[in-house]
Amino acid sequence: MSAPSRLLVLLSAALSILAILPSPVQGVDPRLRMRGACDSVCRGFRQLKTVFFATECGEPNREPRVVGGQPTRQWEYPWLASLHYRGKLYCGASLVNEYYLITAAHCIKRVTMSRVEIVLGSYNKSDTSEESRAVRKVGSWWAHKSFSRRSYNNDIGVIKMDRPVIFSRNIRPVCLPSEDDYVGANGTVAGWGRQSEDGQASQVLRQVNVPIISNAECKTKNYKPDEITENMMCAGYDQGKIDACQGDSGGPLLYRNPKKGKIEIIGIVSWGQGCARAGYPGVYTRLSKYWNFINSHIYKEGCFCPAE
Ligand code: 4AZ
Repeated sequence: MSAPSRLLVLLSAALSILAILPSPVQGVDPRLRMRGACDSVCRGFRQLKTVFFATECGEPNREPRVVGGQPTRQWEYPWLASLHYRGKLYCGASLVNEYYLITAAHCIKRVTMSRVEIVLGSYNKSDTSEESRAVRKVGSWWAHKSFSRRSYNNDIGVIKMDRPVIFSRNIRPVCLPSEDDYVGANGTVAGWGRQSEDGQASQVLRQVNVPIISNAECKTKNYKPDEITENMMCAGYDQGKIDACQGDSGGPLLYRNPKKGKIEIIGIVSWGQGCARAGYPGVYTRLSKYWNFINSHIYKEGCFCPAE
């Protein structure tokens, strides 16, 4: 066989292997149990990684900006998805592999699943002609069983799309957390939510940077101490001014891990007293508390391969 045709045979063999394997997500914490079936997927994936680009998690399309309250670069965070009910954007979500998204339980609970559309690869929510867009319906979803509508404790849910997405420049997964505590670090929240407490929702994806504070400190703010549970995490400035707001719920609190050079989802926009008020930081679901939940729901399909 000539060298070029041998190459062709090799390439088509590689493609057919890829077609039958679920595509894995790289770079997540090894605490995520690896099922037997995923061993071979991850091995195959490592071999094929040189051929196919952009399947690693947490790679932005551009370094985040440092100042708060700005539109993101277009498609800067390719894992950002939005949930639409009867055509209206009502929550955010984050892509973690080709089938699954993480969002807030309160974005799922008491919502009619069949009426929801998931939009991926979008920047301007009104521009339905965006070429990078992919729209999916919900295949199934699960809100955390212990989610409390009263306290917003355990405000996490996962969504399985009706069909997987194909990763591309503008649609790629985020990494899961690699640490338990991020106190003192800066997080980034991104969403299409309101630009002030009584203001208008944004047309384009926006982001703000907020400092992550300890739960002990958060309990000294204007919240009642027992309102802030260990499953929550607070972020914001003393003077307020910069925060997530209505419509950002379900979207991610992101952290750029300098050791890995990858972006992780460490929180989910959950609640707060108003938006950007002094003494009322934004409250996020603490993702590192939910390894079991993520394992039991997301691990059924798709693989999380450990970083090399
Ligand atoms: C909301 O209603 C909401 N300031 C989300 C986040 C915050 C407040 C409200 C945090 O979806």
